[in-house]
Parts: sequence; C-alpha cells; structure tokens
Amino acid sequence: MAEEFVEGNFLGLAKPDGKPDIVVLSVPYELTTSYGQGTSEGPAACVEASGQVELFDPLLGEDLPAGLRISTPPAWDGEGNNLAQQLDGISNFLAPWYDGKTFPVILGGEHGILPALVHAAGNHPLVDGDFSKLTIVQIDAHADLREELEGEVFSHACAAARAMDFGLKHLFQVGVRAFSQHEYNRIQSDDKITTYFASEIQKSTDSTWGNWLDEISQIEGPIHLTIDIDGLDGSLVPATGTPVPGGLTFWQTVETIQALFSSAKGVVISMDVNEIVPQKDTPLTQFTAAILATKGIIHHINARRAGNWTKQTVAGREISQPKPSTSYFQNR
Ligand SMILES: [Mn+2]
Repeated sequence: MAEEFVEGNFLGLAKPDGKPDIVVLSVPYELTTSYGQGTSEGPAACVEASGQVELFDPLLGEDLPAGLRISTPPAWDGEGNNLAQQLDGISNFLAPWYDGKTFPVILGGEHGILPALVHAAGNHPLVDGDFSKLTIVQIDAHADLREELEGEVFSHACAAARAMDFGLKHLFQVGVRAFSQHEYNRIQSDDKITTYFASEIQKSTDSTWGNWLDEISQIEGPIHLTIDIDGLDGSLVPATGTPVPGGLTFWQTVETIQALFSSAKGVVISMDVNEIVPQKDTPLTQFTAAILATKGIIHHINARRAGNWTKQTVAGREISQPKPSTSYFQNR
C-alpha cells in the first residue's frame, strides 16, 4: 500500500511511531568566515531532492522503509555565538543518536562538521569514548589534512586532520586529487592514514580499485563513512563548493558503500554526506547526495537483516540515557 508523501521528510516518508531505527539528521552548518557558497542550504535541498529517489531497491526486494522506522527530526538549529559553541552544539545534537540502536545519516553542511561528528560518535557503545577503536572512511577530492586554512584550524580543509586529533584507529581516503605538499607528506608518513588517490583508482590497466574494495572489506570494529560529495567526479556534483574533475564514478561510490556495509568484522555505525550545495538549473547535485544517503540506508538495512548490526552493537555497552551536554570544543 502506498504511503502518504510527507514534505520535509527524507524520501517523503511519514514520521514513524516509536523510536526510529534510522535517523536523517540535517546539519546546515557553514563556517561564517568562508566564502558563503551555500552549504547551509544543502541539507534542505537534499531532503527535497530525496522525494525523487525510488523507494524500491532489488537488494531489499521491497520499498523503503522496508519494515523499519526511518525518521527526519528537525534540523540542527545553528545556535552558537562562535565556532567552538557551534561545534559543541552539533556534537550535542548528534550524540543522543549514537546509542547503538539507531543508525544516524547526517547531511551537511560543510565538511568542517566532521570533528563534531566524531566527538559525538564517541558515545556509541562500540566506541565508548575510546577513539582508537574508530575507523573513518573518507570519500573526498581533498585530503582535508591541512593544519589550518587562513588561520582557521576548523576549516573544512582541516576536517580529517581534526578528526585524526581524536586518536582514531585509522583513516582511509579515496578519490583524493587535490592536496598540498604538507598533506601529501603526511599521507606518506602517517601509518594511520591510507589514501587511494583518484589518479590510481581510475587506471583501467591495474587492480588498484579492487585493492581498495578488498582493503576496506577487512576493517574491524566501528566505522564512520564520510562522503564529501566533491569526491565524486565534478560532472555529478557541479554545485558543490569546489567541484574537481577526475573523481569517483557514481558506481564506484556505491561499490565503496556496499563493501563497507557488508564487511564481516566491521560495522558502519553512521555516515554523512556533506558539502551539498543546492543547484538551481537542475537538482543533480542534491539528487546525487540524496541517492547516496539512500544507498547507505539500504545497505544498513541489509546489514541489519544479515545480523551484522545487532550482533555487534548488543555485544557492546548500551547507553540508555543520552550523555549530558559537553563543551569539548569550547574547552579545547
Ligand atoms: Mn572534504
């Protein structure tokens, strides 16, 4: 039976009764000192574009929500008088959903949300405050490993570097094709960072792409997947702040999602799709973002069906109450 389409909800799905299994969380964050490229409007545009995404996928064999409860809570309110307060606000907004039962899909916003997101992920029972258990997989045109950009250490160009500050287990990057010498040197020298450059994965003559899929299939423990949509080829996401040619194809991105979610020893605890900027002439950019978020939801549901979600999360400590608000970034 066809459900009623609800405006403002991801995929137009009606608000479910009871506690959601999957939440789509909008974080319309844009650093005020940046160029104002429109990422703060991205999440709403993505939710709107999701209305055009097919609810059926052969992997599940039925329409979404496929028996689960998928909810779109109100967006982060953007409150905070300065950058540190805003990052704390984002972290506190996300943290209650990292209860080990809910799968958060976060829509951004600048990639600068990543450190706030990682801080919140510390709440997840599989991480439990020990960030050395957490692996991040990053799809991105940029390494985001700068120490600062124009004096700002929380610039989107520093997102991965600030995430690494938490002492992550490992960072895997793919699609990277724009980086400074400092970032290149860090990639070469830091044994906690593995980067598959775009120039390598696109070669039809060798198996680098297969190596990437194999390597991420072996990740153990909790994983966060962060998709900067500029990691895809610029032709797919022309409105993002810094579109770059030579990126991942759509299907390479889907293959990456598939490999991660079907990993035997790893469990994807959350994902984000960021740097969404509304495109005016056609909705291609926001639609691409919406379909990738949907693919994540589909593969998460598939992982649940395979027992790969509950098996791992139930084994961990469960958090029954959200942790009290923290001021990590203000005290940093
Ligand atoms: Mn990025």
